[in-house]
Amino acid sequence: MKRCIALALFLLCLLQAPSALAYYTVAFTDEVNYWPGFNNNRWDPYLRDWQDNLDVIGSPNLTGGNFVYSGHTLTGIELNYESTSRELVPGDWFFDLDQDGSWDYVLHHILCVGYDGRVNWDGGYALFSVDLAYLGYTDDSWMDDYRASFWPWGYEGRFDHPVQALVDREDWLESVTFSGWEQYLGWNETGTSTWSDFALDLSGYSGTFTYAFAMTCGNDVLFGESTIPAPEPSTFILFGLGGLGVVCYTRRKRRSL
Ligand SMILES: [Ca+2]
Ligand SMILES: [Ca+2]
Ligand SMILES: [Ca+2]
Repeated sequence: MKRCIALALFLLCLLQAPSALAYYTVAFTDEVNYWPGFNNNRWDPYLRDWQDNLDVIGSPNLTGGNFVYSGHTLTGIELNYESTSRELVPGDWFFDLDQDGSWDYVLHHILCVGYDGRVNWDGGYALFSVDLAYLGYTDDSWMDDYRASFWPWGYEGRFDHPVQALVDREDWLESVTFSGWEQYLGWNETGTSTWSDFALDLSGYSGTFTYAFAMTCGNDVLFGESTIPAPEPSTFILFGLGGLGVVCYTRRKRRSL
């Protein structure tokens, strides 16, 4: 009887195990106007409001999206937005996995993005390891580590906001697939861009991690916390019970010999 129970539990474990590596998503939203510490106290003469009061200065409006997981590994990001054009360029994704106030990884736009807005869209993104504090303006050295917001001639964005990390070439980890960013999206039109085919293993972390993203014009930025997925309890409890059952049965069998 005990042998049957142990075997049944073990089979249940095997059936449950693949679900732990299943593809699933965790949603995020846009809750901030600027990163903590980067309020610029600037009056916007066109919108007749302080930039710090505005989620967007123009377009696009980032609205949220999903972190895409395979098991415990972050493998992709889906970003949703309204109205944009290819003159407006996405910047970097930042991740602070242990939430110690320093970014640990960035998905860095390795394009040559000129100050005139000319972009080589074939360059793509890559994952880099970094160790960058996000201190805000209180530390004048922030521009040693970050590229500040910029935009094509004739436009205006959010002033003095970090939008990219100044990465070191030797910290390159892997290339990342990027797709999306339509040539043009009018008002009230929506789009989705995706970053995929990278692997950020979160198995050594728990609780939440901090993420941030910015357009290179700083027009709209993201900053928030997201839950780190826990291993499915049923899988591991069953695995433990199944393993225990097999061990007990083996010991009992040995003693009876
Ligand atoms: Ca927004
Ligand atoms: Ca960190
Ligand atoms: Ca925002």
